[in-house]
Amino acid sequence: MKEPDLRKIRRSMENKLDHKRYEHTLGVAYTAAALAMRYGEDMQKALLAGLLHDCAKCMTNEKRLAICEKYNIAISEAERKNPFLLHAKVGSFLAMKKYGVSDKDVINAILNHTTGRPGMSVLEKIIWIADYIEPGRKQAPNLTRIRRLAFEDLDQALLIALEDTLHYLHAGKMEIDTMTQKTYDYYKYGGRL
Ligand code: DGI
Ligand code: FE
Ligand code: FE
Repeated sequence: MKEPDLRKIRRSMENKLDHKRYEHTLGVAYTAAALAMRYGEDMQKALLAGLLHDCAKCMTNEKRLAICEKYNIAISEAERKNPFLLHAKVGSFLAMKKYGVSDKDVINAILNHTTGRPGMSVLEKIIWIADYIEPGRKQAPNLTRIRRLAFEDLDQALLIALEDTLHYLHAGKMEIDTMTQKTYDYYKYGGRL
């Protein structure tokens, strides 16, 4: 099936997202495109996934929960307590149903862009790390190093960024989704289950 027109998706995101989130979205899309060039991935898919990854970010938690209830989307314990986490699941659902995406890898990249998952595809890794390093990001530690590393060794960049994310969540005493922990464990022990 034909994938949606990127210009159209971009205009939809400009309407749906607040200005800061839209700027972030463009940052992720173009960073993902650059990483796709580096790692021989499909650039159009990287752009599409990057543009849509936060499409469910600018809605209320009530709305996200309502969409999950209505369409029987399972909610994990961590998501129940932190419904912002649901923007990834709901986003991948909307990517399919509302924005006409049919490519599984693109849908998975949106689905797993917050927690990651063990055994991510190259595109999923690209979106996860592009979200972390896009030019508008300022707060994470080791950003300079991780930005450089992302273009040298994708798995190594991913591992350090996952480790920093877990530190940040622990330090803030935040609920850790089991998937976030599983992803880190998987890549820490060499990417084998
Ligand atoms: O939506 P973005 O802000 O662009 O990025 P994102 O979807 O990767 O969300 C990033 C935030 O999600 C970041 O503050 C870390 C947080 N996060 C990642 N895994 C978990 C988590 N937060 C909680 N509470 N639990 C997790 O397992
Ligand atoms: Fe996100
Ligand atoms: Fe994002």
